[in-house]
Amino acid sequence: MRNDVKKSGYVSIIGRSNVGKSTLMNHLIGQKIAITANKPQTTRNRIQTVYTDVRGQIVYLDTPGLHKAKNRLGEFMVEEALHTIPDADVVLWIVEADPFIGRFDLEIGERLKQSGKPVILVVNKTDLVEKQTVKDAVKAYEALMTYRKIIAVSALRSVNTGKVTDAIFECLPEGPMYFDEDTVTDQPMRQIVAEMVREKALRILEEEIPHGIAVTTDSMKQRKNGLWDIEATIVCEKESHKGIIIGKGGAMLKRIGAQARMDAEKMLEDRVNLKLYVKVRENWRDSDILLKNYGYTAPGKDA
Ligand SMILES: Nc1nc2c(ncn2[C@@H]2O[C@H](COP(=O)(O)OP(=O)(O)OP(=O)(O)O)[C@@H](O)[C@H]2O)c(=O)[nH]1
Ligand SMILES: [Mg+2]
Repeated sequence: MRNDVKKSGYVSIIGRSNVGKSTLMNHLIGQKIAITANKPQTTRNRIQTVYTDVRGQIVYLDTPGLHKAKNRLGEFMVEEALHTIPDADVVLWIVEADPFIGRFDLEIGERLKQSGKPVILVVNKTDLVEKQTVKDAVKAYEALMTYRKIIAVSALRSVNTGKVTDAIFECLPEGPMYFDEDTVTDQPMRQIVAEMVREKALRILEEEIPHGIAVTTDSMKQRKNGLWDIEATIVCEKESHKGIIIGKGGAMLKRIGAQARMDAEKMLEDRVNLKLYVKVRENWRDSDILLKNYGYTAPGKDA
């Protein structure tokens, strides 16, 4: 390829919950933008990031995992993911290295087949299984449809992830640079901070509590000496959840805050003073107005 000919395009990252979509995207762009956790339904919004090298530019869309929606938030998330497919130049379909193909993966396969988009199948978490299991998984998925490429990776250990980038560039058309080369994401800083807090809550809290949490950044100001003052609110669904989030003598909230502050300091490259508040909004996950307040607006509708 001549050096002045650049390729570019949109790559939608699709898959069921918890298969490692966000982990993979972070590795592909070399920076942690999307939050990750060992719990389903971690990602709630489409998250756009940009990767640029001499070959051109890849715009990634990390999406919420496809699952059976149990509330309006869940419906929004599934819509948010499926909505990215028509605009994608390439779809990265992420699955786990497991020869048993479940209901959601079968559905995703059907959708992708119908879309007619070029699909790269990424078989992830190969570090957890025997080589033979990876081979069996590849065989099982090969029987479903035709792919532009199948790549077995471990996103967590960065095994073969470079091959994913190569395969994407092979599929992309020649095209313009949509963003300048320093751009990594279009996520506003406030939203990234809110997500950092939500990630810690997801990782630290047990059972269903973290799924009923939303986080908003209420204010974010930098002092002359560089220190950032940030205030954020954790919204939960029940008074009893509020008690657990705050913890004995505020211990739990302190833990969430301390971990989120470290992430925020890394991103902002300065000291951070993070104040967290907790409030209850019953059934917010089924309220259109509150969903909108917390940044979950249906695709195509007003933001
Ligand atoms: N062992 C292993 N774990 C992985 C790998 N990739 C991701 N994980 C773990 O799998 C869990 C889910 O990862 P995420 O990246 O949050 O998954 P996701 O597909 O974005 O999940 P949702 O946003 O909920 O749809 C996390 O605990 C990751 O650390 C991998 O290659 N190997
Ligand atoms: Mg995710």
